[in-house]
Amino acid sequence: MKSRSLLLSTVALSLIVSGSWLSGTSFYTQKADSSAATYRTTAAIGASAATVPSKLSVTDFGAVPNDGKDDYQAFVAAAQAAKQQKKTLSIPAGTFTLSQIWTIDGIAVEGAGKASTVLVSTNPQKGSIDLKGSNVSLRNLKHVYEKTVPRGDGAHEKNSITVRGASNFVIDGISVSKSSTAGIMVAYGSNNGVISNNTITNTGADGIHMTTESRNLTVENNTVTSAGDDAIAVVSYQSSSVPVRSVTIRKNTVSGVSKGRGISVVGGEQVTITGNRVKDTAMAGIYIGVEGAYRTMNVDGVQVIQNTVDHAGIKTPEKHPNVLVYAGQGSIDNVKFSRNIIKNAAHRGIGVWGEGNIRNVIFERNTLSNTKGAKTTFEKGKVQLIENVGF
Ligand SMILES: [Ca+2]
Repeated sequence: MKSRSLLLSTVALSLIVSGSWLSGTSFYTQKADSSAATYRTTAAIGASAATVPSKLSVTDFGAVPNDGKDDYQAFVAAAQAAKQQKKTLSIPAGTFTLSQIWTIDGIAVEGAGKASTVLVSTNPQKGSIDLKGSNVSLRNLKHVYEKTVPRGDGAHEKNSITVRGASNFVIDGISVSKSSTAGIMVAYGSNNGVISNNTITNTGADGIHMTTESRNLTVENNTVTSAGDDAIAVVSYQSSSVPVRSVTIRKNTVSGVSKGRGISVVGGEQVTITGNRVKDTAMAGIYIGVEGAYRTMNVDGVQVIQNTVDHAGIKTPEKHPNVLVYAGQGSIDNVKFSRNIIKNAAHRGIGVWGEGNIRNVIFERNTLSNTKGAKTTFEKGKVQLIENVGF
């Protein structure tokens, strides 16, 4: 815990010393309203990209597509030059090879499309693309691992993409195929970020994972299939000083038998989950929890609106319901489910239970169609039921 805090402080200090936080024009515009901050962020990045006179290409620095030879050094040199010259870095169509973790710091990187620009990481232990700094973006390419190793210690170095304390960041139009740990990991106080229009499949751990004090994030229009654990997760550990907060998860599609939960909040505040479609997950399709074994923080303020949860909780012997609110310890408060369609549960419909404290949970105008097991199991908390159908 101490070493993590120290590391974070060191990173923060070095960013301030290097001036990259000070130079971020939209850094100071963030407000408590997460959605407003996010939109401003996107607009700011779009505006700065439009005023950049020209672009650099990785091929200007010696990268050669489709030759099977390592392009790592060329990519490093290209990213440094793009930052110095304040230009967008483009990666043309073709397959490029990366033998190490490639870090992009405060620059915009764009491929020619997620079907045509492919970055192949050859080191299964060190293949992450890391995002740092302010106004950093990664768009329109595919990242794959040549081979993966077991999830094991869950090291970030073997994620597909890792956001390390970045602010005003965008990850858009990326295809992630195979990673030993997470697909996209957002950590170390990353803030004001948008993760949109990505396709993520066959990860070793979560598809998209947001943790360690990250805030003001929007995750939208992504497709996550066959995740090795949760498809999309907000997770706050007690070792953090504050929970992950102000996150909007909307219009994503989760399918293809993810091994964990579909969309989860395991410690977190002010999370909105809306307009998502979740299908065929091993554990609950939507899961709001506080977990003792993982020492996670409390949950306060989650809105779950107009999602469809279809045939979740497949795995036995757990037999999760389609939707589960679970406090293993700590407390869960101010959770509202409204206008969701919850159907075809593998084993049971909706559950609210656990040994911890569960306070206010509201179900309003949801539709439950369930033929297997209990429709609802409300064992804890002040559960308010308003105009639901099929409960
Ligand atoms: Ca090459």
